[in-house]
Amino acid sequence: MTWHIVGAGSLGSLWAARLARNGLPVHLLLRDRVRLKAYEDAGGLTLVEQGKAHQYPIPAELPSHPGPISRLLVACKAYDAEAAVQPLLQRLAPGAELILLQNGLGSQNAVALRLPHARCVLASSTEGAFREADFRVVFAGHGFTWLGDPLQPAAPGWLADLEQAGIPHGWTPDILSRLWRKLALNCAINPLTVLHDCRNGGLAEHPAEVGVLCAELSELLQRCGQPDAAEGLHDEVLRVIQATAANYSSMYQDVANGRRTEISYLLGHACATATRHRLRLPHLESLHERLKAHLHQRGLPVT
Ligand code: NAD
Ligand code: KPL
Repeated sequence: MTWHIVGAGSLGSLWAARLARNGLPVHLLLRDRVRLKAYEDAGGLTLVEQGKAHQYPIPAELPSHPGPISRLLVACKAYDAEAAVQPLLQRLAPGAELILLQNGLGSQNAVALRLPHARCVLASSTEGAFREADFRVVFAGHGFTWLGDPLQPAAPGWLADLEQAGIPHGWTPDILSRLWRKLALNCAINPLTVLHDCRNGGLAEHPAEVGVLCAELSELLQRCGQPDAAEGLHDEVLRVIQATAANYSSMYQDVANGRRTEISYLLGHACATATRHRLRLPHLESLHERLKAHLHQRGLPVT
């Protein structure tokens, strides 16, 4: 069965290249004729691994192309996911399955609401990749992708394709817990690196601020039915700060490069969930406001 992939950016290309080079059929779905022409001119997707570049001439098409889609990997940013899936709805075959590779929370539900008859598998990835140029992606950090379906615990047969492609992955009945845990880690680290203009390691100089955010995030996780995601959160945040001390967080890099952040699906989602549960989290709310003001000042979207 063909893997259709919408979002041929960093992670989408990383998946596409590994699936295609291991003999699995892949089709890229590009946004419009301009992108399709640019892709055809480039001659395919290039993946750079350990300094070596390989090009993969994976077929690409427009969303309006005829033909059913049975398996769709959605690898756009969280704020683009719903709009990217919209023009593909009429192509989805009965029983189609989607894999939603977005960080944070909120976008997955928005997509799933449009697709009451399709299966939506959620993913949480720690793999690292970045775009060096259009259709040229660097594999920057080995990691792991957790997959799961909160509505249906049985693992899908296509995990064998990921095995064949050498994509490190695991199936979990608790994908929401994994997504909440990563969201909490990202909320405790990423906005502070932006506001203090520092690498992750720089947060070691702000232990009280990190501590109070972890306490509020743990309270939120407990309140919204994710106690496992709260377990040992502060210790893990401190471990990640130390282990990634020399790195700039993904949000820091987005802001530094003038790119839109996924704030609404991280801090925004955390604060909205707290409000829904009538929970006051003053430090988290203040962090959200300070981050929005910072983005606004730089002409970046605050959602
Ligand atoms: P990216 O910006 O590199 O790629 C997204 C791609 O989607 C872009 O090529 C964009 O043109 C395309 N796109 C957007 N709207 C589209 C549309 N309507 N039709 C077709 N294509 C469309 O993003 P990324 O870094 O691969 O991130 C994807 C998700 O994975 C994000 O939620 C991110 O937080 C998460 N993530 C990324 C990494 C990483 O290392 N890059 C690691 C872990 C998680
Ligand atoms: O995932 C991250 C990011 O930068 O987005 C880490 C390294 C965990 C920091 O939150």
